[in-house]
Amino acid sequence: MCGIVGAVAQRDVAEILLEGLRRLEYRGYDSAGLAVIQGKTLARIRRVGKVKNLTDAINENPVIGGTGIAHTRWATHGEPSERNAHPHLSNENIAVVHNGIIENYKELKNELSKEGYAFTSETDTEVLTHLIHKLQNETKDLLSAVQKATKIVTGAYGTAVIDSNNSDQMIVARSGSPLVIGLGIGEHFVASDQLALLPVTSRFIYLEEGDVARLTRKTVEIFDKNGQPVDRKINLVDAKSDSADKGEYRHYMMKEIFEQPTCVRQTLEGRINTQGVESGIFGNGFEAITGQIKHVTIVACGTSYHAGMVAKYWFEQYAGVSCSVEIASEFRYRKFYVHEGSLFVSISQSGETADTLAALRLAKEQGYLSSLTICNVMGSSLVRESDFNFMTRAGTEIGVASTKAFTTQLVSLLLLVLTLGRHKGLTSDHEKEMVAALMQLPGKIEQALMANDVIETLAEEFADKNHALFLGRGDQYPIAMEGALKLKEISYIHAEAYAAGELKHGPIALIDADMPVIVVAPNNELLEKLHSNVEEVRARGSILYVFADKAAKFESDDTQKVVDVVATEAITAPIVYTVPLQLLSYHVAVIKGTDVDQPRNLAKSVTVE
Ligand code: HGA
Repeated sequence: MCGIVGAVAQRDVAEILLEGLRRLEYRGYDSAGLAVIQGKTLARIRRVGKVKNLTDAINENPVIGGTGIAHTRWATHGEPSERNAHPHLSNENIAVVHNGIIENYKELKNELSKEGYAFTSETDTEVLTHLIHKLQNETKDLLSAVQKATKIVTGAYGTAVIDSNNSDQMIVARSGSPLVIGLGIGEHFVASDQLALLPVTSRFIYLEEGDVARLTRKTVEIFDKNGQPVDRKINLVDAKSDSADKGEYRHYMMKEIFEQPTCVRQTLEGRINTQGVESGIFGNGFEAITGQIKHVTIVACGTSYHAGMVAKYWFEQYAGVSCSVEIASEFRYRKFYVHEGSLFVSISQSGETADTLAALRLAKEQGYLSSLTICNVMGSSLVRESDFNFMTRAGTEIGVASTKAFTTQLVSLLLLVLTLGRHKGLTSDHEKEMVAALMQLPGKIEQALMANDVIETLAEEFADKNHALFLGRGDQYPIAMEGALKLKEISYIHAEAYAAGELKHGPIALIDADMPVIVVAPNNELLEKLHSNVEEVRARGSILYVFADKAAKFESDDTQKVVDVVATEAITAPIVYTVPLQLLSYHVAVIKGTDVDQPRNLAKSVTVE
């Protein structure tokens, strides 16, 4: 969503800030801005649209100075426009960038207006800006002003504040929205994601909830939520995680689809052997509680939710453990029942998904046996706040539409299924078969990717369609849902997924020649049932696109196009069948000319509720 970058340095920082924003571009945003202390005044430039527009404006009017903050905005309060873009200013000397939502902004705005503050935007952020200005007048110290402001505002914030009357410092604060400090030599930085700062440092401090910090060129002082000075760990980040480069590919999404064999290998590395799953992979002490786990509650959003839905089938079928899966924004606002011996599992690519994080915090108060997160970003909030964590190791995912994060989440969940299954009667022979299938998985994905050219041609038939239906059965039903979500996200074609058996209970009424139907049809025990569902659709004049392995015996003709998918073990089939559906969405989007990596209205890491 929004991105923050800030710097206090000896050198001019505008280029560092712009590069940081470019690196955060993939998250999706609507406007961008930057403020640098130039001499004794603030030079602020803001533009609607891409970082490129801001860069062009700064090239025309260069800003000079070593202390500055920058922002990409994904509007929550007020339309995307120049006057609503950050940084916001108060009294021409305080500049603020902010991620999150100030929930009590209306009351604060009324009070500040009465005190004479004039508002030039509709944002909640401008309220925070004036509040900090007012408190600085009272306390005569920017750090104390920000600390006091954090006690007054409710909601979520990651924020960076500078004052042109004191160009030597920057104050930053986080609560509910991530912020990381980058340590340099004689210069310090801040960002909402370390990716923004990898060109300038590899040493990072992840701020904790409620932390406020003062950064100068030489010092970093951090204070916890009670205002006490604290030391936070310095983390060294491998430069390899710097993958903000498309390489030979036209889009990050395509690069990431093709990275999946490597990513899955990385996810499995050191975690399985020929006999089964290695012990200890979910963290010290996890195996001591696995015997007590009687139920798994999975909470996630979007694509991660679909991964959880696949896992539900797996937990109950292979591990003999009951499992419930819920969308985080629903779970957190209802009265839920905590099953005895229930493990709370959260899934999130970024580890910062606001609703999932809130659900974890709630769960921790409600008597769950323990919490585990499956996540792709080390040091993220979910990782830090869960009892156990399991890293998917997909590498930085830049494309807004999740691909490699999803397949590696599925692999991670399978390892969890096998680990729990051992205590519930999964035989060692069965476990051996499963890990053998997992070992073959990267190769199977490579084979699935070979259908790329065929799918590219097929995609042309979708370009003029307004709707599509995806069908699957069993653990392929959530894969159909994920396929439909991908198509919606990047090609803007309305797509829905149904469990194939559900078709005649309503959606079949939609079917006609303009409604393509996509079917995921591996050769499994549900195949005969699926064949019948396919015939029902054919009889109503739809064009079918069937993704199936040869043994499933679907044949292409005028009304049915069959795409061969490599034959695979039942356990890994949902992962393999994901790949052609990703390719289909990608090619349809390219043909339609949409912004594949940054589709409209979407953001990568959903850090607002
Ligand atoms: N509420 C602020 C910031 C929004 C945000 O964090 N989006 O991800 C605004 O609307 O400007």
